[in-house]
Amino acid sequence: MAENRTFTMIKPDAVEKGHIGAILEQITASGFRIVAMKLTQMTRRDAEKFYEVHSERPFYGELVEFMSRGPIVAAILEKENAVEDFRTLIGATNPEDAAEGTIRKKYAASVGENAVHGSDSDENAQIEGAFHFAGREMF
Ligand code: 3AN
Repeated sequence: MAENRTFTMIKPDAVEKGHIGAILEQITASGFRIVAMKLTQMTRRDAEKFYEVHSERPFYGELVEFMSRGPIVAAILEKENAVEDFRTLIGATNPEDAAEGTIRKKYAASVGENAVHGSDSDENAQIEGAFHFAGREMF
């Protein structure tokens, strides 16, 4: 995947609360092009694999449980400087620390249930996008 792409998920909490439309609107209004997108649900095993890098962290079990409890929107996004600009748009991991107007400030309830995911590097964007999408689903 090109270096101007990132991967995101609208997490189960935000989907449950009906925020899909508002979040996608803010993402596209901020200049990101949708390359791939679907409504899907991760199994426990999917979530364990996706978050394997966090397997030693104390919140890993809770994170896997949360991320597999309901549907998510998975998407690949394109924009110049996509990874960094998207992390600015979503705000800090803990919504209490997130800047005003960021997606997490507006829609996240807590550090665990924080509404959206954004890749933290070009390399992880590529790995995470490929986890959810086949090449023929990217446009
Ligand atoms: P980010 O999503 O901002 O890159 P990471 O990579 O540190 O943050 O954490 C991945 C995910 O793990 C977070 N999005 C959040 O859902 C969960 N998480 C992080 N820290 C905590 C915590 N202290 N307690 C519960 N869940 C957490």
